[in-house]
Formats: sequence, structure tokens, C-alpha cells
Amino acid sequence: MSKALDGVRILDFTHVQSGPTCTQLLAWFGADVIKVEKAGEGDATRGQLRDIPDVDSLYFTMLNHNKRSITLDTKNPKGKEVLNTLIKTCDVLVENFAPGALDRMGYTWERIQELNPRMIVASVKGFGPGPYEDCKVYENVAQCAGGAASTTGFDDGPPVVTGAQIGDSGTGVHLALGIVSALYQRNSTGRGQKVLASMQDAVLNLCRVKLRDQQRLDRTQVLKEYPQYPDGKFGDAVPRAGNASGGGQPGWILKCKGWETDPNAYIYFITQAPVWGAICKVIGQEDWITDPDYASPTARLPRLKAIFDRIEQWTMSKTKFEAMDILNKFDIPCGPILSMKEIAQEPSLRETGTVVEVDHPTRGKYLSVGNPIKLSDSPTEVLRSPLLGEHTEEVLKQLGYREDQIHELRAAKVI
Ligand code: CAO
Repeated sequence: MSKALDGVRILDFTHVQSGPTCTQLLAWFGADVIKVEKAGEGDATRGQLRDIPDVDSLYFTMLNHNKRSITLDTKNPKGKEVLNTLIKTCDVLVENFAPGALDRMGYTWERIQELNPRMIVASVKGFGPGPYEDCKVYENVAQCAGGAASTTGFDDGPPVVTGAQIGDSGTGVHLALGIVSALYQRNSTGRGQKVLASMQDAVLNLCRVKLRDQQRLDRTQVLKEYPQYPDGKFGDAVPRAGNASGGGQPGWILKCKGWETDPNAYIYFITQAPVWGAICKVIGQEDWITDPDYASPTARLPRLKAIFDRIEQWTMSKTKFEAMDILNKFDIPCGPILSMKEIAQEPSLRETGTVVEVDHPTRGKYLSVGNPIKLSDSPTEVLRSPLLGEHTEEVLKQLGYREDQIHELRAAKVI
């Protein structure tokens, strides 16, 4: 079957996590992604967080599926010649170097346009234009600067970063959308363009609801669905809301049977208004259906803590999966707190290709996360990540290089 991005060739200058997430998605949709890595070194993540000596780390393998790898010293004049040819034959250059690194290498936007006016140049940077535009940035810096950390955690504790890599992978997903949009626009303009996704912007985009709440707080000085209401105090900035749902339907994480020994024996429980009657029946508190203190969402808001304490008495008598089975029969929105171990073993995620087992020549079998975006006419087959420089010769030959020229480049350590 054909793939959505068949025929699109990506010059992948990305490293670490944010950029590679983006180009991996494009590869899964069928683009030919040529990852250019420093000769002799490669992407630093190949060697980071290793669990097996001298074998590409899971950090690298899980972010670089379906790509080809070539090594190239792009600071060497001969290496630049190869890079020029690549730029002429690719549709998109994706990079997430530190600010200014591509320019210092000699590849300004103007130079790239000179080589290929149809080239789309897509970049991840920590910050957009402004006071921090020159800063190097990693995941948690972006979470802090994008508003996630100040709004995550509990009221009586410090700001907290989340394990979801919203700064890196989140930005990579944003960049991928920018790239396919630019490719689409190129169909009518014939021109390339610059695509920028800053990590601060991407995190803020994902924290949009907290900027909503900031303005609600400014106007009314209170956020009634936050745990600070009614007994705590609000300051002038959106506070950390613990496990409150953040939406119009109050929710909280509740203990389930076994919580004393299992750190993940919990369930997320949402007291959605349309099923309030069903919730009361399930927990054996039917009087709350008609009691004016509990019968309406507005009446319940100042009593949420007591309500969740009462529901927790019920959830503690069930395992999280038993509770799920019972609550789902009544369409009560809830979700088990799944550990990574449980997710790795979940058969339904294997069946959909969301969790995949991949075979690697030096590592053997490992689990990875497959393409989370499913296209009915462009199925994803997850292929192992390339070894360092595995495709150097293959790509150079495609670019027209002869054996002896390749030999010379190798002898000069350009590839
Ligand atoms: N041949 C020769 N040189 C190469 C090369 C190649 N194939 N590929 C890269 N280089 C060079 C670059 O030109 C750069 O050289 P200069 O510093 O002399 O200009 C150098 O390698 C290192 O690039 P870098 O500064 O991007 O790398 P770093 O490890 O110091 O910083 C990071 C890493 C992530 C902090 C930085 O790249 C960054 O801020 N990127 C943008 C934000 C981002 O994506 N962050 C998320 C990373 S995932 O957590």
C-alpha cells in the first residue's frame, strides 16, 4: 500500500529528542528520512542511558525508527559539497541545533534558498524571538518556561515537571504539522518556507487551559473547581491544582484496593454531571441525588473534597480494574492509573500497533511506542533504527558518487 508522504525526502539534521520525534513521525507516514550524523560520533543519544554496553541506547532506537543514517562532517569543505547535493535533492531540512549553529556551519536561510528555493527549513528552538532566543534548552526548561511547571503539583509543594515529554516530543509533533502544512502550501506557491516551533510556545499551547484560568482568576479572584476552593486562598496567579480535572467536570485520583502496597492502585474518577445519579447509586449514597446540597453541580463545588472522600470509600473496596468494569456500565468517566509495566504488557495496545516489539541487530528485541496517529490508507510498519552511518554508501551512490570518491571521503574522515 502507498504511504501518505511517499516521495518526500527529508534531510534530517536532528538530534536528542525533539527533532527526532518529528522526523520519526514523517518517516512513519512514508517520507524518506536521511539522518545526517557527525562522522565518528553520531547523535549523542546513541551513547546516553545505555542499558547494554556498546549498543545503541533505547533513547536513540525509540526515536529514530524508519530512518536512514549517513555520517558526514558538515564543517569540512568536501562534506559541504555532499550536503549541498543533499539540499538540492531533499524537500525538507529539519534541525534542532542550538540557535545559530546552522548559520555558523554556513547554511543560512539565504544560502539554502540559493541551493534549493523549494526547500522547507524546519527548526525546533527553545524559545522564539525575544530575550531568550539564544538559549540552549532541554525538556524541563521548556516545561518551566511554558507554564506547565507552575501549574503542576500540589498547592503546598514546589512546581513539578511532568513525565510526559511535552517540551521535546510535544514540540516535535507541532513541528511535523508545520512541515506538512508547508509542503501543502508549496504545491501552490512552488516555494519553500521557514517553519519554527519553539519549545516554550508548544508547551504553552498545551497549557492553553491554564491561561484561560488565569483570566478567569483575574476577573473573579476565585476558581471554584480548584482544590483551593472554598477553604484555601487564591493569589494572583493560577495555582497548582493537584489532580483536579481542569475541565468543567470535577475529577480526582482516588485510592483503590491494594493502594497500601501498590503505588499505582488508583483510579481517576470524574463526577460528570449527567451521571451524578448513577454515581450516587453505585457508592450507596442515593440521598445525594435529591439533597439540595448535592443535587446540582453548583451546589457540589464547595463540597468536592467531601464528595471525593466518600467516593474513595467505595473505590478502596475494589481494585482499579473492578472499579473500571462497574463504573463503565453506567458510563461514569474514569481511568485506571496504569504503570509502564502494565502498559508494556497490555495486549490491546500490541494489537493496535501502539506498543510494538522491534528487532535490532545488536540489541535484540525491544519494545517501542508505534505511531500514535493511524491513517487508514497509510499504515505504519515500525522498522528498527539505523546503525551509525549504515546508509552512507547507499545514499552517496544515490546522489551520484562513485566507489572511489566514497573511498576518498572515508579516508579523509569526512564520512
Ligand atoms: N558535522 C560537523 N559538525 C556538526 C554536525 C556534523 N554532521 N552536526 C552538528 N554539528 C555541530 C554543530 O554545527 C554545532 O557546532 P557549533 O557549536 O560549532 O556551531 C555543534 O555540532 C553542536 O550543536 P549543538 O550546540 O546543537 O549541540 P549541543 O549538544 O551543545 O546542544 C541542545 C544540544 C539540545 C541543548 C541544543 O542543540 C539546542 O538547544 N537545540 C534546540 C532546542 C532543542 O531542540 N532542545 C531539545 C533537545 S531534546 O531534549
